[in-house]
Amino acid sequence: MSEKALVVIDLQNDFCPGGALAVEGGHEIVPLVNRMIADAEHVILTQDWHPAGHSSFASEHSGKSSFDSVAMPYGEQTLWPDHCVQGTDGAAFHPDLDWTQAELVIRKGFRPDIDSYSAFFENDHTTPTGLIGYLRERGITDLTMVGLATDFCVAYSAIDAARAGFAVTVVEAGCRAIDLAGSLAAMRQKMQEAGVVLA
Ligand code: VGL
Ligand code: ZN
Repeated sequence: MSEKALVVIDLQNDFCPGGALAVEGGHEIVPLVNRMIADAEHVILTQDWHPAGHSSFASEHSGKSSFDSVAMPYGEQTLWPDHCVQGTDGAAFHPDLDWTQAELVIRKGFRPDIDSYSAFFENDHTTPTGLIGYLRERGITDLTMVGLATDFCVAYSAIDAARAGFAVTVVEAGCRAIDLAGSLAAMRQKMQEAGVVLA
């Protein structure tokens, strides 16, 4: 028996035009995502949710700019503009997103010293968010993913889910990318290598 869930990644104001880490065309996916939500059996949302002064913010690293990268104890980390600070408007879901049907909102990136692109593991690839356990306990086996950004949080989530044994499809029309230095092509390839279906 397969049980399906739609996972909507980080469809938040700060990732849409006008936001602190705007993804080009980020808002354009909202109507499609809303139709997919209406048709879904189970809906799960993720929300990037950083404390002020988070270690992934370039503003915390003197001499560094946004989109530079630094060595963290857990590996290379891209630095970002301050974004999705807990409780701010930027961290809220896009106002047109139909989120009422969601059964779970999973927040990530709340530990000050580590970033979390994936909905499943923080960027050390070891610290779990608890989502694998939640899905398994509920008997959910198949995941469809959409959201922002294709080449960061969507891709990391899709790859971790596939490695954990879920059947994963990413609907690219329901995603938009940041595309830093070829990151979109690189992450599309990594998703395919992990067995993620790109639709
Ligand atoms: C994301 C960079 C930093 C994302 C989140 O949702 O793709 N990207 N935080
Ligand atoms: Zn973030």
